[in-house]
Amino acid sequence: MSAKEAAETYRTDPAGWRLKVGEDSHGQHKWVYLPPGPQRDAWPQTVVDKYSMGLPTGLPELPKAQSAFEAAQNGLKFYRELQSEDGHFASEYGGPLFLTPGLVIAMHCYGVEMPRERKAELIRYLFNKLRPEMGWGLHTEAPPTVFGTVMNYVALRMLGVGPDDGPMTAVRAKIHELGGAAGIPTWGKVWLSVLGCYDWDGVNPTPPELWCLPDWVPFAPWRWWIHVRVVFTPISFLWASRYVGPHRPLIDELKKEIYTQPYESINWPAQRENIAPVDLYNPHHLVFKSLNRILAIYEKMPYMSCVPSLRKAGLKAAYNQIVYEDENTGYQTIGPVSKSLNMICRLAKEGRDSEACRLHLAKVDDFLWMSKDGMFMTGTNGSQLWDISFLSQAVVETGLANEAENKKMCIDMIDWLDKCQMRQNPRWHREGYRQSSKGAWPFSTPEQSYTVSDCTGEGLKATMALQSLSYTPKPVSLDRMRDAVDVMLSMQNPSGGYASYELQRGSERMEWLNAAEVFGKIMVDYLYPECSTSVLSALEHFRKIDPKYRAVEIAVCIDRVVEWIHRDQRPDGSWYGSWGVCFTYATMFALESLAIAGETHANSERVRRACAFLLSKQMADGGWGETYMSCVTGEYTHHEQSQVVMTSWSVLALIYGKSPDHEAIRRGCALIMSRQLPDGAWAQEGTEGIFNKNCAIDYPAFKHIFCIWALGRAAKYLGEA
Ligand code: LAN
Repeated sequence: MSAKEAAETYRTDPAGWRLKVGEDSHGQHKWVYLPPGPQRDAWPQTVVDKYSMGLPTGLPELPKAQSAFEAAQNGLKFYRELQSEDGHFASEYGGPLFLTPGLVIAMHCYGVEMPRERKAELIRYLFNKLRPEMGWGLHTEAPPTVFGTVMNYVALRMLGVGPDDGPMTAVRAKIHELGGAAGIPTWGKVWLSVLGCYDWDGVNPTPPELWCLPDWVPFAPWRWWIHVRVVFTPISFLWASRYVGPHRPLIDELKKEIYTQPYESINWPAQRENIAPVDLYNPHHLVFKSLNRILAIYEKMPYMSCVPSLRKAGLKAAYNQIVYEDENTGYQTIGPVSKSLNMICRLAKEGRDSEACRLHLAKVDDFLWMSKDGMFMTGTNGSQLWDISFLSQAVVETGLANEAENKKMCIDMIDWLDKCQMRQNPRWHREGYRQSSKGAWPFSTPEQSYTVSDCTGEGLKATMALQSLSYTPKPVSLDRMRDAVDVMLSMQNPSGGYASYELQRGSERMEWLNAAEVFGKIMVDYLYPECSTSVLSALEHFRKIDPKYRAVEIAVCIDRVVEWIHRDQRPDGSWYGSWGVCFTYATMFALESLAIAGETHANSERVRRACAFLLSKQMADGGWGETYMSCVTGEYTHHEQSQVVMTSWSVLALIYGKSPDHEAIRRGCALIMSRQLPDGAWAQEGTEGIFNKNCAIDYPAFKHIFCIWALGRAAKYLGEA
């Protein structure tokens, strides 16, 4: 039976699924399954439910657009139907393939059976995403690796799939062909150790004592990039506690299935540096290897009897950080990896009946999204703020916001943005080493609680745009905008550029300590043209409406960002993108910055170089298309087919740069229009996003939002509307 056929056998009744929005907190998403009966009948499926699951939406065919502007109008006619009753646009956020297995392992530790429909849909998704090579990679577009294949094989087995059901025999053969689970990357070693299918002796030392270092130590963990910090902390707790979840006969079966030699014969300490070549993106640095050797000796010393209090203090300090994180984020934590790990730590320390475990279980569904291919754990609890911010700006800039039929949508959007701004700092602000959040906007929901520099910038821009409309309420006061400005000014780094969640807190040389072989550039928060531009443009718009507030500081900040953007330009004219694919994405942002600085094609060699770069990548059909491999390799990599999202980014970028090549822009728009579906939507193409250089992540809302924006802007630029 093929994987797709096997997937079909797990399909649940699509008519049973509903997305609940904002039930416990602002912007929250939760899929529920209703069995046939009165409750189901009383709660009809929405367009969002149907669209997310790939069911016919029943939306009408629209008259074919005759111009770019009409195409933008049609695009919005479709997209506004995806607005939820609370005002935002719910969307799936998938791609990474190492998240669901962690949650399945956590639920196993808790001894909680997920409902039948959920399990079935999780299985369906994984079977649907199985690659023809019979394995899974780090994300849905990547070739199989040991990490992806072993973790998802284990997850499927734990969800109830038999060892020889459907494609499982072939997947097991793939695992063996890749050398078996012994060579799984470190994060996989940790997950399998928690499960009892690997030995903690096979994991490099991860001492929680690091949390006892004084803050001034240059490599103290509070200086690491937030995502590394929040993943390392629970790992260090579990590693030092040698935590292993409950035993089940299945675990003995897995031990036989995923290795190429008898489990008992494996030399575990020798596995610490054994990472399968297919998984190895970022090999351990010599410094890290040497450190591990020293730490291994330290571990072997009759240490526990010499300095037991140090380990105890480390465990306590790490656990405190775990509790701060849980309590700051309403038990979601910043993202899905720490979610599952923290859940297990709280269980290990406080027991199944504790309040902490109850609260953690209550926030599991926030991470599960039901898609057309089945259910999966999402990259964050959604991309709510990010999507609505771009849409708000797109509809205001293009004038679509002033069309009568879009006014209600805009009023609901400003209401959502208003409630999404974070009004105070997190509860454990200092203790948890958190950046301030009073006035900031998050990436997803305010409950998640994390300030992101560019989300604050785009959130503020969106708010200002919607509040500039004659008919909208103005709930976000100037004082609250000033709070956002304060946050952004406090996040500028000495070199002028902006990082993602915090100031850059340590040296980039900390990359030497990167233990995650599958990701690059993760140890500190780096500086990004995308984040820098979002802040710069927000400050620029803000000072137009409040010219007196911190005027000198804002002016200096803007100048320094522009200088940093200048320095970050590559000789070929482009900028490297770290959060979207890749050179196209970052070049669009950078050209926005330069446009604000008054630099255009007519007066700036930099802009001319950037436009020439983009034009040199335009494909024969008038579109642009880049793949995530650009981010992985640092070299522009053409997609085999042009992509509407990158075409939109290029069109927007060329217009920021005031490119005189109107024909190129026109051809880009024609390509976008040619791909528009009869109902005004665009179909999903390749993945648009990336993180940590090597893992792709989807932004499915982008195809609608950026196509609408590019067509609307181009129509004005070309004098068409
Ligand atoms: C995101 C998503 C949004 C993204 C932008 C706002 C687009 C960016 O400009 C700043 C960084 C940020 C907030 C970001 C950081 C890393 C995240 C959270 C993600 C790519 C989504 C998923 C990813 C997270 C690290 C995935 C979990 C995996 C681990 C390696 C811990």
